[in-house]
Amino acid sequence: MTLTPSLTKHLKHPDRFIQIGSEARANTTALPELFSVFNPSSGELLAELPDMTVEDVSAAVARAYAAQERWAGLTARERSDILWRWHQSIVDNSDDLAAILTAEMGKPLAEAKSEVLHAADYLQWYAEEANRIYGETISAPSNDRRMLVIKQPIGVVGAITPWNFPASMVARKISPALAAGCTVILKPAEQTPLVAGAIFALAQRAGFPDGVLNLVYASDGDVIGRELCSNPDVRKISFTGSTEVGRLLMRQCSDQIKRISFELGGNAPFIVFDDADIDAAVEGAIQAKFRNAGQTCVSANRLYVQSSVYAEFGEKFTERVRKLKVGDGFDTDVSVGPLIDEQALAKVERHVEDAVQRGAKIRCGGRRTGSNGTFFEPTVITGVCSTMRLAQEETFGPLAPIIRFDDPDQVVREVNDTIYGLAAYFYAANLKRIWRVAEALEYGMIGINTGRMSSEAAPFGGIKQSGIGREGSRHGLEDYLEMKYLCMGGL
Ligand code: TXE
Repeated sequence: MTLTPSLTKHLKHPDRFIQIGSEARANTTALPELFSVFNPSSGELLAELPDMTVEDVSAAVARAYAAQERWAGLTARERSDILWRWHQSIVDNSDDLAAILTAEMGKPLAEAKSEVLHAADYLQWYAEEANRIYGETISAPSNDRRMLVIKQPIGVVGAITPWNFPASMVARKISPALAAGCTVILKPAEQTPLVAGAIFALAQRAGFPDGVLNLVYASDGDVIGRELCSNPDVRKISFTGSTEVGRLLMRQCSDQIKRISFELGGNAPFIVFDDADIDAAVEGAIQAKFRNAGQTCVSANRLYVQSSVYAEFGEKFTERVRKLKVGDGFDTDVSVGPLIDEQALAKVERHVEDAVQRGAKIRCGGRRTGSNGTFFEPTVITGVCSTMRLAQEETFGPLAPIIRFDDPDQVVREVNDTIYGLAAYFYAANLKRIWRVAEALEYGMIGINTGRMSSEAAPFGGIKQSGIGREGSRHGLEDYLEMKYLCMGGL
């Protein structure tokens, strides 16, 4: 596999990452087909990788299966030590990892660096949590028996990650699995396999036994997904991506009643009540909407603002959005990078078009921009109603629609009226209102007076069609453990 100069020119130690893509192929002399990875800001070719086949995937599963007993047989402390070393090497190489991430995904370098460090935080958290896997004893109904619960690793895990957080999603899935004693096959998104490959290259130096971590790449996720779901040696699928692919994987896992953890699409509301601190709400909305160019599953997809503060919020927010600079993530003053590809750009354009045709007004932005790359102007649209496409579907782009409301009870009913239930945000001051609204919102995560809430210490995940299971915190570890009940009689 070849990393091109358009990637290596950004790296301090390209030699450390040159082996990306050379692992994990089946024993075969046939030369692999290659697939290409491009920089979305410039269209430049960054690398070519082997396009793996079903045979490669099943060989990776066999390696993971063979390594399972040995890995689970290490002490928790031994597993923890290896995770710590991996954590440290990610921190030590965070500049290069961030540069790879910005090159293949486009996000501003500062955001990429903070994502890489967030990935390292997951490894640190689960290196610690590996030592805290507890069972229970139960008071038995008769004195001649003792009853216990022990926790054991689920087994081989297939992890499928998306392109929007290609470093932290990898760490968020893999670190709890490894801490629990599971072995892993990771399939990163075809648009952004390089930072995952670089993180794996660092894992090789941390001392993982052979076969514990396996990386597979393909231009078509379906090839790998089918094999992971149908191979009986894979006990669990952990997936982050679209709800549509989540549904497909759920069907494919149903034959073997395979364990699943899914983090899928969202349609996050961001509500500003009349008692909110408006300046703080504007800043929160900027973060919740424009981080990663709006390409986050917790992105504020629709902003609801109460009538009495609608004009003030609209003016201040639009003013702030106008100041955001779009461009190549390697330019230090850029705050909004490109969209991942043409398809993503076309979806944002469709949403703007639909809203304008139905009477909404563009306050700023509204068009693609730049001569190269897939850039879209940060956009504010007002006069929006809940039935427009941009309020019904996840836009996944830098588009902020503002909807006006009068009745605080009605707005909660309105924002709950969606198939999704991942994240919601609201700004308010009255304590009674804060409790009531937080309890009434049908979402897995609620940001109250903040536009940012991801943390390795907290359970990340959604309800309804936004997913199953949680990642992060002690709950994320439980998702990779099976519970076994032991009953000892004749005592
Ligand atoms: O997702 P896909 P896409 C949402 C967001 C976005 C939309 C489409 O709304 O606009 O989904 O994005 C792998 N079997 N989210 O097309 O296709 C694929 O290779 C197995 C929200 O990128 O779901 C990649 O690794 N795997 C989300 C991963 O699934 C398959 C993040 C995600 O790709 C597969 C991304 C198959 N048949 C998109 N088909 C979030 N929750 O953050 C694809 N994949």
